[in-house]
Amino acid sequence: MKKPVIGLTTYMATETYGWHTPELYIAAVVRAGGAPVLLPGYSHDGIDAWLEAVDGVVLIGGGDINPAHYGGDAQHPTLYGMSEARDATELALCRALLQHKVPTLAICRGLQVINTVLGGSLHVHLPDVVGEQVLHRSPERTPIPHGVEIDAGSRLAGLLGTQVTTASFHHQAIDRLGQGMKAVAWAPDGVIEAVELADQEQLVMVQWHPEITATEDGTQQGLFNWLVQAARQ
Ligand SMILES: [Mn+2]
Repeated sequence: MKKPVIGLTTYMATETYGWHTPELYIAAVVRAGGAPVLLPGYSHDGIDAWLEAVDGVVLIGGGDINPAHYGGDAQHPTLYGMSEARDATELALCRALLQHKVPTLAICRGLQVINTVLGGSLHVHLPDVVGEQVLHRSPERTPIPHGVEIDAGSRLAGLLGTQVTTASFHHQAIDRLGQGMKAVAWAPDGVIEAVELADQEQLVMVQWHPEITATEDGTQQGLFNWLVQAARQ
């Protein structure tokens, strides 16, 4: 049986090394039985052709979306890693994924791009809003664990249960929910950690980083397994 082709978004490492995807995401897709291909954030000209070529998509994390796309403070001093090309590519890609209902796992920035496409907004820097009782990234800007409580009535709870430990690595999160978005998981400080759309059952969106712990944590690997299974159908 042919392996499902899973497209993964990318970010610019350096001009020399170009568009890449960290190995943790790729390894999790391979363990799940998918065949990974990378989708450069260079241009949104070929989205239709991409959708013909892939059976599913992982929207990976990375730098911040330019807050101009959701009416936020585009001068905030903590903004980092912004890319006009990547924003344009991923905003167009996400519109197409929603329209064609392509099986998709949206991680961290991926969730944020979909929320932006649907007219939602982000907290530009979480500590400004919720303080630092719960850390969502370490002071050294590395991942840090925190618990997440998942709504028992959600599709996500069907995949993960209602309590999970997550690898958190973000300084932004959803403020205003996009059209039709429902919050289904929260950190102990109330930050939204996952959302769902009622009419998009093939779409899972989490604010944390399942790829970081998926090697040891079968629950988090389960999200990638779910994606490849959905992509098979
Ligand atoms: Mn978090």
